[in-house]
Amino acid sequence: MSSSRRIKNVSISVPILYGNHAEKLTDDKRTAITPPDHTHEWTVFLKPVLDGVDLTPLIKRVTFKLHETYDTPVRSIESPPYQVTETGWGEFEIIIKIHFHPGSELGINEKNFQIFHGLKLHPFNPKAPPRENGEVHSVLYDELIFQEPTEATFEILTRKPFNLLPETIEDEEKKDQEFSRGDESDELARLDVFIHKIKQEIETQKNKYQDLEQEKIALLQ
Ligand code: SLL
Repeated sequence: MSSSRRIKNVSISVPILYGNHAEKLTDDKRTAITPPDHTHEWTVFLKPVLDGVDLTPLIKRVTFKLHETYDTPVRSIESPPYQVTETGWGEFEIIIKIHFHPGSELGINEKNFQIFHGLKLHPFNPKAPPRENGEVHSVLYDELIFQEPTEATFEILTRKPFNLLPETIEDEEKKDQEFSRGDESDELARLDVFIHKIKQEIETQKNKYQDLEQEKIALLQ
């Protein structure tokens, strides 16, 4: 079986978080090269929601496209953590793009994954209590949906059980999702019956073979 073959009717979702943290640039954080008009230090990032999820076999690099006021605005990060830390004075839109290794793209027609993140330096949620240092966190949730993944991608994404449905669904609202589990146990019961039949058949054939062997020996004598 070729591992670049795509698995029909299967999609795998990988929850991710992206966004930025920022805080006011205090004097002790300034260095000799910090431009005096810079007021904040910030970090823009993208990561899987769950710790321990390793996407490096799938992701070649993540690029963060900053405002043109920055030197080399396109920052390319080849390995985790996928993040860029900078200082600055203004808010702007950052384009975060995931470039996949060949064969591990999200789908036949979806090569890369791109999101726009509005960098936040100033408190934007009036309900959030103001933080020390003018700290701001703007973090959003999204999902990478791998459609009809290749067998190789499927194998990587299911190495750990994090992408599988939970064994039992506790949430009453989601109880309707358990029907597929019922089907699954019926299926297993059916398989047990066939496994038993096959074992019996093997036993029968083994006995026949032994009888034939005996016959052969008798004829050769
Ligand atoms: C604004 N439209 O006027 C935005 C532009 C640009 C942000 C924000 C410093 C870059 C540098 C910086 O913070 N640029 O000095 O390297 O608000």
